[in-house]
Formats: sequence, C-alpha cells, structure tokens
Amino acid sequence: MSRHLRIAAAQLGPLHRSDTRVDATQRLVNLLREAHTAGAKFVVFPELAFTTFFPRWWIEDQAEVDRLYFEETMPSAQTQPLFDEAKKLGIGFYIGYAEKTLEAGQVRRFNTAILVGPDGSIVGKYRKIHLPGHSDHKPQAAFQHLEKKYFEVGDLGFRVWKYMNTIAGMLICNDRRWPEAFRVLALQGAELVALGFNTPSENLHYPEPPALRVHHHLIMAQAMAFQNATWLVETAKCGFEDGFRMFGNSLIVAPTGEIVAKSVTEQDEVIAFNCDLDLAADLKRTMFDFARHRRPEHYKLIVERTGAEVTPANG
Ligand code: CDT
Repeated sequence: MSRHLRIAAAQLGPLHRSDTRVDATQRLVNLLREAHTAGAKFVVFPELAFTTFFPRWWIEDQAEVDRLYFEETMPSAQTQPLFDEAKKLGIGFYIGYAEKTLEAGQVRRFNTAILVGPDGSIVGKYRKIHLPGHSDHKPQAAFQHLEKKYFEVGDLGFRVWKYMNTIAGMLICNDRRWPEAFRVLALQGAELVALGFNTPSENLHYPEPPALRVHHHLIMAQAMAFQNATWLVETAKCGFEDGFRMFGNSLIVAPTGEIVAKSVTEQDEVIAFNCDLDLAADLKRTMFDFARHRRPEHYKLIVERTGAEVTPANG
C-alpha cells in the first residue's frame, strides 16, 4: 500500500508592528483548524510566523528588538495555544520564529524553524544558513533587509528527520535559491522539504518587476523538487505589512516538479494536497538514483570554492 500524507500550507497574511504574538497565535490556530477540516495531518507555517518581518526596519535598540521580536523559549505562554491545539487535533507542523538563546554564556540569535510531532513534541530544529540582505543601515533605501544584522548564520547544518512515516527536512526562505541546500537534504533521503518564507515584492537592490520575482519563486520550487525527487511545501507570510508588500504564492510541489496546490490570495489561506510519498521514493530509484548517476569526483569545486573565479581551461 502506498504511503500518503495530507499536507497543508497555512499562509499568513500581513502581521503589522502593532500585532502581538497573541494575535498571531490566534490566527495560526484558526489556520490549523481550517487545515484540520481539510483533512491535513501536517501543516507548514511561514518563516518568522509570530511577528511582522522586522528585518525591514533599522532598530538601534537591541533590547527592544529582543522584546518585540525574539523568542527565548518555544513554546512560550503566548505561543503555547498553537502547540495545544495541534496536539489536540493530532497534527504535526513546521513553524519559523526568531530564536534568542544563551549558549556557553553567549547570547545568540537565529532565524529558526522547528518540526513538531502530532504529539506536540519538538522533533527537529533548523537555523537558517543562507541569510540574505545586509547588516549596515541603508537610509536611502525604501526598506531594509537586515537579516545579516539581526541573525547569525545557522550552526545546525542541513538535517533530515524520520517524521510521520517519511523523511523530512527543513529550510527557510532564501535557502530555496541555493541548489546545494536541497541536495544536502536529498543526499540524506529527504522525501519532504518544508520551507517558510517572507519575500518582498520589490527588489531592494535593483528594479525588478514583481511578477518576475514570483516567476523565479515558481521555477526554483519546481526545479528543486524535481531534481531532488522530493515533495516541497513552501508557505508565505505576505500582503502589505505596514505598507510593505510581500508576495504569496504558497505552494505544494510534487517530486515530478508539478505544482499541485497554490494559494491565490495575499491573506490568511490554507491549501492542501494528499501527497503520495512513494512518488518521491520511486523517482529516487530511477531518474534520480544518486548512487548510480552522481559523479561527485567532478563536483569538488562546489565545496572548495565559495565565490566564482574565472579560471578558463585554456588559460
Ligand atoms: N526572508 C528572506 O530570506 N527573503 C529573501 C529576500 C531576498 S531579497 C534581499 C528571499 O530570498 O526571498
């Protein structure tokens, strides 16, 4: 009998600076209930799902940033209702948040996601590795993208977990632009990749039509899912947050590269699909049988070199 898992992407519309974690958690609980009604057993929530996308703001006072946007425990008193409801409904979930932690006497801050089992236990944690944007203040820009200021590069690597009768991995937002991230998960057997995102509709660095940004989002998702023979669920936080737009287009993509479900609004919205996990396993035995077809002896530059260098074979 083939393995199926009904999965939902629970997209969040805007969270403004004035919205509290309690407001956000209530909306997440509402989405969870809607996903349950749709029969979902696993729900993917967005990146930094409890607050507005605060890296768009330059804030001098780190104590204020910590108080407003970072979680010292997960769950906390304010976020606990989501965990309680998920456990009650027997639903597993992925969710992103800003993590502040004390390790060996050092305060550390990460853009983090966790995988929570249907029994409410935290199964796995991932700390975002590809941090986009900048760390300096750009007062001339329409908005900031200060992930390099507010977060450290994740230190937990790209891992997978045995989870709900499959092998699941986690990524966060900008990771979806880097094939290496998916390949490292696929090399550990990932059949399902969960990813939350906040992607501004405008490009901070150079003019780019918003539709082209969505186009890139779609082609990347389809290519990454197919080339790594994995189900891929990407969930947005989107809409106008205090006037700053981020696109929706939350997706569920099959290992064949086909988009099987896509959100149509930039508001709170649930999409769901009954995913045949064996489709991933089948492709891993055939077209993408890595053991038979990969040639890592010719891929050494991938880990030896970070930036491109022009090194033509003919000098
Ligand atoms: N959250 C996040 O990683 N967003 C980035 C924006 C890149 S533009 C500085 C993304 O890749 O969608």
